[in-house]
Amino acid sequence: MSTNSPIRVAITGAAGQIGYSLLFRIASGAMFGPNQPVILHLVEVPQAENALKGVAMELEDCAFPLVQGIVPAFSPEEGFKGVNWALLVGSVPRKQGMERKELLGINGKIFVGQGKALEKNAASDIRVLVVGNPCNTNCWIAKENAPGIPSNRWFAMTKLDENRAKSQLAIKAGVHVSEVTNLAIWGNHSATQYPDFANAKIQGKPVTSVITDQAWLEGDFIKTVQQRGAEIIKARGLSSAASAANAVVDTVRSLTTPTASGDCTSVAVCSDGSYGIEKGIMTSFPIRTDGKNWEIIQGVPVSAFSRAKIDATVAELVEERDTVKLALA
Ligand code: NAX
Repeated sequence: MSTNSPIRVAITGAAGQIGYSLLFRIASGAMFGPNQPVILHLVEVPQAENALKGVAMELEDCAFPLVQGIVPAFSPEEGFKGVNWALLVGSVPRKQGMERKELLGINGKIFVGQGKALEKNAASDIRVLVVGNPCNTNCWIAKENAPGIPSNRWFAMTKLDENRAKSQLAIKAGVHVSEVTNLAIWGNHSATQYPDFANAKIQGKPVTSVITDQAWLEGDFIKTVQQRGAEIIKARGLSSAASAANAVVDTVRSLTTPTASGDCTSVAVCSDGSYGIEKGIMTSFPIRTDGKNWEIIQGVPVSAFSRAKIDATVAELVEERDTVKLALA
């Protein structure tokens, strides 16, 4: 058994689809490495008690050497006690006939409570990754309700979008996906996001010199990435889960291990005003880290085309924030 002290990881929505793929990856060491024990805090709503019991039984049945405890919890206060990482996956999905504003209001209340509970109960080194949609705005709400937690500890997930974009470029260019680098997602995890092909590279060369079909890059490529979630629902009858869980693992790894030299990773962070994006908005940027501290990469060229795309997705985020402010007032 490893002698490292265990990391406590809370996963909300632990009995949901993404939870079912995610927990076993964390437990196997994919997120924090093969020598890092974990204690899993499985946070759910009381109605999911039975389902959660089943998931906890399956975790036990895996006999994972790295799992040093399983803590089922039915309130955020209980669930976030002493946690070092909180993966906020659970949220209420949009139902037929529900307006976006209504959804923002319902989830808004959940994330108000979770923000407060994190501030009161989590470990002093807490880091938070929000996955439950609308993830950027949910993250903003939780952050606003936990002023004692520094703003650089809050993240919302756009890694799935980055991975999707890299795969589309690799398929088009006929290369392996690992040969696509420097692909940043800007803005919101929504249909307005901007996968920045203009600064991405294939085998170290600008994408635009390898894929010369500019109309495809500016048109079908962006649309495919933006609409990928909807396409998966059409094909599978369910929203993406395993690929989302994989992206959660990738996100935490990309924040806890150094970024490859010259490369970047995508995650939504609290804007510091970089690239003229309003301060405080949870926006996806090109990010790099030494594994401890992260920074928004400065000086990335932004063409007029990119500027318009970034402005549109940031405008949506500002609108979501303003809607939520009204809904929660
Ligand atoms: P499921 O509906 O399968 O699971 C959600 C789970 O959350 C349920 O078990 C529910 O009981 C639980 N839950 C609801 N409110 C809760 C609360 N207040 N506290 C604790 N648990 C709570 O959804 P799933 O497919 O797992 O998706 C989860 C979320 O991820 C959704 O909001 C979804 O839209 C979002 N996604 C985000 C992605 C991203 O890239 N950021 C991609 C995948 C996914 O669509």
